[in-house]
Amino acid sequence: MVGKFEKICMDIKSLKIQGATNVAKAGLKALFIKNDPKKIISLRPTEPALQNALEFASRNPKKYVPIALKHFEDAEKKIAKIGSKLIRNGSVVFTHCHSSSVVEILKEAAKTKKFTVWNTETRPLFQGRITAKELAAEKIKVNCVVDSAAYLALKEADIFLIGADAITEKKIYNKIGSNLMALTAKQLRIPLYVCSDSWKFTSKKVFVEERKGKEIWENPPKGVSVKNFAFESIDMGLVKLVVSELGVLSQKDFIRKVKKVNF
Ligand code: RUB
Repeated sequence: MVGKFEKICMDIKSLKIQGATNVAKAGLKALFIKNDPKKIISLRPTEPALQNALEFASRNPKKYVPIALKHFEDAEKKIAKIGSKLIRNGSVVFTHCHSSSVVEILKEAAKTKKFTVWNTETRPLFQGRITAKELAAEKIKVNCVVDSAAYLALKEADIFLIGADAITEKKIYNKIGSNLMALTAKQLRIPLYVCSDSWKFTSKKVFVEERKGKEIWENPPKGVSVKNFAFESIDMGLVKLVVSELGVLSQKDFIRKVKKVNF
């Protein structure tokens, strides 16, 4: 029988649990069962929220895991409240992949406003469908498109919200396709807001996860090598503002504040 710790590890590795915040929360629960931060962190290498949370809590999991979980819970609520102010009645929002931070913002905004969302299905594992499903469940109008239709969908939008896996001094890291879409949004003059818990900040080098080619093409013909880049970085210059529990801030102010508060 698979133990509780192994089950959480398997669910993180297989992406049954996905999204930086959900992964960090699940990682903390695993740490509470077994204090093996190295193993848990290795499951998703592009995740500073997981690394920061586990570094913080592994000193004494029984004491610090509940504190870290409470941080994520409180931050999520704050981000939803602050971020929802960016959405106007009649807004058309574009988003990519599945970010719990973005979904919570949209759910909060939907309490008082009517707007439409365009989202990508997000190949190869279709996390965008999770976004579409969650929004539809809240009766938010959502149009789901293939990733390569991002230009056309962005042309409909007046605001682009995206989550983050990692934030460094100069870059944001998020699901593959994010930079392509950020560049397109820049060209179309659609403001891009990165919605993220501040614990995703890291001053360490971010290891960008590459996943198995089989997720894209199960049995490719001989001679075809399938590359599965899972994440990419976006230059801060393409980002209008960062929406975190610390406020809606310029990149500079975000970094200044996050260093003062957390690190
Ligand atoms: C998910 C992804 C999300 C961020 C932020 O990738 O790129 O945009 O993790 O999510 P994957 P959140 O599905 O490979 O984990 O806002 O929930 O932290």
